[in-house]
Amino acid sequence: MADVLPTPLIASDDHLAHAGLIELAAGREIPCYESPERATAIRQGLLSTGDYALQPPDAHGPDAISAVHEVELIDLVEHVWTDAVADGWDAVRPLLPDTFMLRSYIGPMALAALPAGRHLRLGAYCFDTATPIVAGTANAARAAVDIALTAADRVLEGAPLAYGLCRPPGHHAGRNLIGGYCFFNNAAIVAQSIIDRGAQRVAILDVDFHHGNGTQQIFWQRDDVLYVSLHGDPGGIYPYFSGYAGERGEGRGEGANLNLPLAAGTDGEAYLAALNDGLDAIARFDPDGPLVLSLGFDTYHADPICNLALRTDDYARIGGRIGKLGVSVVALQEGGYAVDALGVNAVAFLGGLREGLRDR
Ligand code: Q9C
Ligand code: ZN
Repeated sequence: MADVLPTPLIASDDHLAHAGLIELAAGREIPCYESPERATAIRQGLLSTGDYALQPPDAHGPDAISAVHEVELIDLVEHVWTDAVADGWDAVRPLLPDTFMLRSYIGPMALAALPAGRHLRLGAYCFDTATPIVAGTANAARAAVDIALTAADRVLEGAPLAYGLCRPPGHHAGRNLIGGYCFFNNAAIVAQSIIDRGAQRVAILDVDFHHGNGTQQIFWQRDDVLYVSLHGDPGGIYPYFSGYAGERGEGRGEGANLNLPLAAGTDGEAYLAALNDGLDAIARFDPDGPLVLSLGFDTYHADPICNLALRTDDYARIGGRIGKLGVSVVALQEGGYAVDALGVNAVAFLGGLREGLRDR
């Protein structure tokens, strides 16, 4: 292909009303890093190049979400805010759980009920204090799924690459679990949807700084979806409980999960070495559907909550290497909190991907 067509950039404004204001970190209220300004910065950066065609998402309805998440989780996300407000919740205060239904809470007990008010059940479905819920959350979470599915549509229609500017992100959300700023697992929903549209094998590559515990969990026992993740070593990094190299999947899924934990300070060269291992695994898996890319820029050296050391030009190389796999890519936004650098980093990464894919 001599010329590269504009890359579909699927985005909407529905995320703007999902603004958490605060999260709890080590017992302290801090401003929520996962802000609407993140998406604005990426969108402006990409559009300023002229290489992207901004398109709204198409509504896909609830089926693709319920193919991945439990109905009770979907019901919680949809109604937790209105239940809280009906119970007198101060509508400017973001909702966070104040109890957590841990495995060690339950022990051997067969518990009899959950409270009817979904805000009182929240801690049965949420694993952290970093996931504030506000009035606009459910709508934004649904829109993020539609954005992701629309990006997948464009690739299945023949585009080599489409980018979904998903906000909220998704990779920490499990079958029946929210957390880590995530409500619905956009990447998992897209992978499942590609399978449901006829692919036999789909690979998810997760380059967000954090381990995608939700994605790993959803496909843990599956051999039709390969999950490969590069992330900060969970021995010192959120979400702490998963992302270790020994986690390889189970049953039919054994070997279809690959974690590549990275030491603090990992730079572009070391990152690319680990990425090569991940890409080799994907090539061996031989996907017959597009690659689903969980794309975070929180690996950036100046990210305020992370500890890798990637630079803007590293993203171009990383994107280029992924493009050279020769598989079309549905790229979906996950994290990245250095707002001032998100635009240039997105341009570098997706620009590298566009070039890498050009001569595939
Ligand atoms: N002190 C995503 O990047 N806070 N989620 C960790 C550690 C939660 C990140 C605080 C980070 C969630 C999509
Ligand atoms: Zn992250």
